[in-house]
Amino acid sequence: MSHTFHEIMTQPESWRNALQEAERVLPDWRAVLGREDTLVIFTGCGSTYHLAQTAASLFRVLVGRRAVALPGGELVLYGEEWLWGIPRDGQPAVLVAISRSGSTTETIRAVEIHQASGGQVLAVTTRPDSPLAAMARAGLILPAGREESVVQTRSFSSMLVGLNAIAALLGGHSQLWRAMQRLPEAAERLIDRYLPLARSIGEDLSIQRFYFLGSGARYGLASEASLKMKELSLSPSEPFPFLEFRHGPMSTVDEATMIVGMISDRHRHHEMAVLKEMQSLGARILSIAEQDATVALDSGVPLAGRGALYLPVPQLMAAYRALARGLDPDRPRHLSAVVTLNLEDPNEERSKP
Ligand code: F1P
Repeated sequence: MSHTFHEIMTQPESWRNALQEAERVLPDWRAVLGREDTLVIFTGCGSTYHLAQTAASLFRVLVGRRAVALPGGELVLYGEEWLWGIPRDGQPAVLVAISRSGSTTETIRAVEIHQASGGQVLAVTTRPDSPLAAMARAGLILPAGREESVVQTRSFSSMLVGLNAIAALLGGHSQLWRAMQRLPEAAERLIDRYLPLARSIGEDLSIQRFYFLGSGARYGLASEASLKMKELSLSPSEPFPFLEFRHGPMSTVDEATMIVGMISDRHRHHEMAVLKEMQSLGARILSIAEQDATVALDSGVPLAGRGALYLPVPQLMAAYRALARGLDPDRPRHLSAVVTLNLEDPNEERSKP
């Protein structure tokens, strides 16, 4: 079995480790996050930027903290354009830097800039031996999520489960924390039950384009699922918040379109309505929800703690589509496991506004 498939199939075990580590490092996070009014900036690149988007949403909802997410490259080159005016009450923000490798140039540079301004950093990575792990005072280190493959699957979901657990614990959501202990076995059941469906969709090459819809904390997950489909199968794929899809993108819907909806609980009606409308235009649809969906998660975990469960079926769809297209999931075209750059500005003087 390829690295990619092996890593997708073994995610549940890495989630057990992530839950344990989240509880162990909680005192460090409390100490670094400090005052309630301190801004928390989440950053990462590509997949880990999408993880930052979801983590920021979870911190806003579960911890009640002001939290934002930015790609590492944007934070380095345009940080003031994105963050100017966001109140920090004179407090330097805390930066949560997320990087599977712990070596991506933009993320490391963002940490250096933040620390130079007196800010504190929390590192989330699978590599204890990485530059990022060495730079941060504390964080969440998950070697069980480590991967050989280029495309992130197990690493992403284990860091997500860890960050989700930390948010639940910091916010005092003890019932949610207890329910999240069911995630690994729910994921094992989910993969067993829906692998054949994911494979049949992945092998259906009459599908020519994909859309992944997700709102709130699930928008980052829809973005990650869309990136998987792009990276692994080289297929056109885009994420949208549910209601945004009607404002233009639906013009492309036809019989060769597949739309995957990451359905919430409380706004299920409005989200399913989008899927049904697109189905009437010819699209094939796949709903993922706790119950009453094409993919029923059947986890018993409240919405705010089950985000990772929306990922395995889209990951498998993308991996099987890669094989069906004669591609090697372990060697995605043009990609490398770590992006390293020279970010020094050659004309430092001239670049000032
Ligand atoms: C991030 C990254 C991903 C990309 C690919 C390679 O690296 O560039 O964004 O999708 O999986 O790795 P990292 O900073 O998380 O190690």
